[in-house]
Amino acid sequence: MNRKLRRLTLSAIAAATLGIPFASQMSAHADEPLKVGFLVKMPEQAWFINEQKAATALGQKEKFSVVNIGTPDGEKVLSAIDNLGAQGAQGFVICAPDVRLGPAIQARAKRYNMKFVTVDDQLVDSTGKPLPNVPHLGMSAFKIGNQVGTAISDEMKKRGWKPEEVGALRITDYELPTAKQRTDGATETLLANGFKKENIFDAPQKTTDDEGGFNAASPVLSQHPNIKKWVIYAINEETVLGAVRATEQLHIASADVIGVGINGAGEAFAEFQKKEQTGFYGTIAVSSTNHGKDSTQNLVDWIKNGKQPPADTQTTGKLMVRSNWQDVRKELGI
Ligand code: FCA
Repeated sequence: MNRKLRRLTLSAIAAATLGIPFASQMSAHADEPLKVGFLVKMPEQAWFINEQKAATALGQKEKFSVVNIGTPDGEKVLSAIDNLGAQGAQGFVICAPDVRLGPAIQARAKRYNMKFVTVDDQLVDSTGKPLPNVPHLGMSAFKIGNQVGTAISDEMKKRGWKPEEVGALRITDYELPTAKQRTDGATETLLANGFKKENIFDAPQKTTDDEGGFNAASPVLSQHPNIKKWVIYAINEETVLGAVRATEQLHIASADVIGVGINGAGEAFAEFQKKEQTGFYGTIAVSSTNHGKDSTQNLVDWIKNGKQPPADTQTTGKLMVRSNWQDVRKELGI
C-alpha cells in the first residue's frame, strides 16, 4: 500500500472509531486505568495552574490519570472533549471560556457517554439559568464580594478617607454570573458603609485577566481627573492588578489607591513581595488547591461508585494582605 493511501485508510479507521457505539468504545478501554480531563479557560493564570496541579496530584495518589487541557474558546472546548473521548477518558472537570456553551458541552459529553462537573464558572442553559444536572463547585461569590467590600471600607477608615472624595472603579463582567455576584456583593457592602453611590464608576472588561483589567480601567480613570483617591474591585485579583497598573501609568500615588482582589494565587504573592506596597492592598484568598482537588474527587467518585456529587458546593475565602499572606497561604494549602 502506498503511503498516501495508508494514511487515508488510517484516518478512515479513526473516523469510524469515533462513530462506533459507546459500549464497544468503552470496552476497548475497559482494562486501562481511569482517565479524566481537567479543562480550564485560562491555562496561564496561576489560579488555574494550581487547580490542575491539585487534580494531577490527586490522580497520582489515587491511581487515575488527569489530562490537563487549556480551552480558551468554544472550538477548543469541543475538540478537547473529542480528544478525551478518543482517548477513552470517562469524564472531565471544566471551567469554560463562556458559560453559555453549556448545552453544547452537555451534548458533546453525551456523545462519548462522559460525565462532567463544572468548577468556578457555572454553565447556563439557553435561558441563562444554571444548567440542571451538572454538579458545580465554586466560590460563594456574593459573600466573597461582601468581604471585598468590608476590606475596602475598613482600609478607607484606617486611612481617614472621606467618602465624598473617593471614586470606586468597579470592573464588571455581567455576562459571567459569578463575576456579577462578586462585584454586586462588594458594592452592597460599600454602600452599607457609607460609600457614595454616584462615585461608583463601571468599567466593563473583555477578559478576566490583567490585560482585561488594565484596558477596562484606563479610560475610566482618565475620564475623572478630579478624583484623587480610588478604590478598585472586580471578579479577581488579576483584573484588579491590571487596573492598579493603569493607576500607576497615570501617576496616581499608590497611597491613594485601595485595590482588593479575589483568588489568592501567584500574582498576588508576587505583589506582596514587592519592596513597597502598591495600590494593591489585598485579596480574598480561596483555596484553588481545594477547588481542583474536590471537583476532581467528586467526578471520580461519580464515575467509580455512581455517587452523584452535590449540586452546588460553595467555598469560602479569607482576607490576605501583605502582613499575613504567607500564613493564609499555608492555612489554605495554596
Ligand atoms: C473565575 C475567575 C478566576 C477565578 C475563578 C474561581 O473563573 O475568572 O480568576 O476567580 O472564577
